[in-house]
Amino acid sequence: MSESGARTVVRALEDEGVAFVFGIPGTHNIELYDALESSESVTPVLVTDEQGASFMADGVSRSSAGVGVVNVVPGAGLTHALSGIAEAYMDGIPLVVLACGIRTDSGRAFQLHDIDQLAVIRPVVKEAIHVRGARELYASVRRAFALARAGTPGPVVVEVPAELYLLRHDFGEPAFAAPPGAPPPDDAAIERAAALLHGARRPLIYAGYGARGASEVLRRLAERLAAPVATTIQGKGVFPESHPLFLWNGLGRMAPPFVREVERTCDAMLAVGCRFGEVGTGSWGFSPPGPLVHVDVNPDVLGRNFPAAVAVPADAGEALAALLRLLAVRERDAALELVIADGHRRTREEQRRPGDGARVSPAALFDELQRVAGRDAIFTADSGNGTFLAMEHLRLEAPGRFLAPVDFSCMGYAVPAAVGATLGNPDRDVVALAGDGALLMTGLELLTAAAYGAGVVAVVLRDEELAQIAQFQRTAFNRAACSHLAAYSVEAFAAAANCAYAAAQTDAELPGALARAFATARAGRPAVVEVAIDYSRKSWFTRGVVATTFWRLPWGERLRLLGRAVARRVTLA
Ligand SMILES: Cc1ncc(C[n+]2csc(CCOP(=O)(O)OP(=O)(O)O)c2C)c(N)n1
Ligand SMILES: [Mg+2]
Repeated sequence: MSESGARTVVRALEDEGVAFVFGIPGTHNIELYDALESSESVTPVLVTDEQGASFMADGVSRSSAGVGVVNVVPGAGLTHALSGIAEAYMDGIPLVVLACGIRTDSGRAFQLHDIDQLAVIRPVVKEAIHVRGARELYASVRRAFALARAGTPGPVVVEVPAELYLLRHDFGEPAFAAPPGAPPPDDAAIERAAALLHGARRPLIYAGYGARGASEVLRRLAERLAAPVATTIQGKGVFPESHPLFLWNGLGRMAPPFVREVERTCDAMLAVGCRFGEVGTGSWGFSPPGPLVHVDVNPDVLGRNFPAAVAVPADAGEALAALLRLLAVRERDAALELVIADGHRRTREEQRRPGDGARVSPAALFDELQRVAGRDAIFTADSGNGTFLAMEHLRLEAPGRFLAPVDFSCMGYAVPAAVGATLGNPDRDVVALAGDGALLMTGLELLTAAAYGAGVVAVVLRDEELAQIAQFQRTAFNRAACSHLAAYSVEAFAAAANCAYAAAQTDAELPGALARAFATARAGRPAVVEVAIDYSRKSWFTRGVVATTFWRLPWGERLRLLGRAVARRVTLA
């Protein structure tokens, strides 16, 4: 049987159950796009910029069991897509990048788009596969999916020289053998971990995104140990946030005081599916409150930032299930649950302290969003102040509902990720929380949403500046350099992208604006809601990072910075 390489690649995508591929065609891969057009199950989505393609593919991966696929031309397409690929790499999100290569059969130099693109992309992918001949095509694409999912997930690139798409070849039977999965956890390590946790007065559980497939066993283990649970930012939702043992998406200085009170009563930590990265820890604003049991599928992260008394290289679900079998039931700790409940109540009261009322308060925005959007809604966040406020205000019951660019922290994520999440979950509400700076980067993908009937609600957090940075600048320098945005009209932007538009200047205007936006979006037309957000009260996260960074400085530097801040307050007042 003979067929074009393009058809072979489409067959591999179909066999993987891929529903969408995101990208922009070029001369090198028009054969592939044409073959995709004939597929009954795979839809090629045309984006406005390949950066949007990689964020959309990421949104598909994070919000569903699937693996998002990027499909780009050599060189220029790949470099545009790099930001989203790097974000997926640092956040552990599976992607398959179909990177077309230049022709290898022309014998010519200086071809169109010709750079050493695999050298450019190698640092941000788990593996770069160059397909040497048509006979390797099918298995290479299938292997890319398997590698993207294995261990800590991440992006895998497959470079397909253009002539392989074009030319026909003898196909034969598709051969593909899946690589073996992770080995089961080591019994001895699990026994040592169980003994350590058993001997602790009160263990603290810290769960990351690596535990997203283990929510149920995590909940049972926390109840078994009567242990309070914090998650990382990316792990938001892996532990149900209405649970009486839920603390916060963070610990230490980045968390409210009650969380630190609870931490002080703990004498061991079970960390699972996390690696203590800078953003998730608020710039390392805490340390484990005693010996650390560290479980992660990637042995390289164990003990990297904090020494592990017991390191368990294993899948989170399997390790937690093994621990559960060994650990005795502890009595429910009513006193602890009271401290936690009271702490959340006081924190909510503080969040709801009225501002001057001239702008929309974050508490009103997130309460109303959760009320209108329903329990299984998906929120995408961006790199910016709004992400941390969203994290601190939203209460989510399951993983895969808070999609945020954390470790690479790339602005421009929220809108395209929401487009991907909406296409992958057409029956769920999807809300993009985009800063007005981030919107300028990738907001045009709302046009893609409109074209494909993806009913995203894009909430634009409008403050006319790059607030997350401006807040740090004002604290340190009493002035903000280069962080005020040029004036632009969000309404005109929405109109240009064929989206509905609503605005809220105050809390009172919110319910009406959101109701209109959700009604439009549920009918398949994206809607932009411009919210004049009140950022006057800093998030716990921002306050925590400022304090942590300051206190880590040597004494002399602290004095110098304080002196400058005071002098600036006098001279610039
Ligand atoms: C691609 C990229 N450029 C710059 C930054 C640095 N940065 C982090 S947050 C931020 C401000 C974001 O501004 P905006 O989107 O308006 O959100 P706000 O903080 O105002 O809510 C900037 C510039 C980044 N994270 N990513
Ligand atoms: Mg802003």
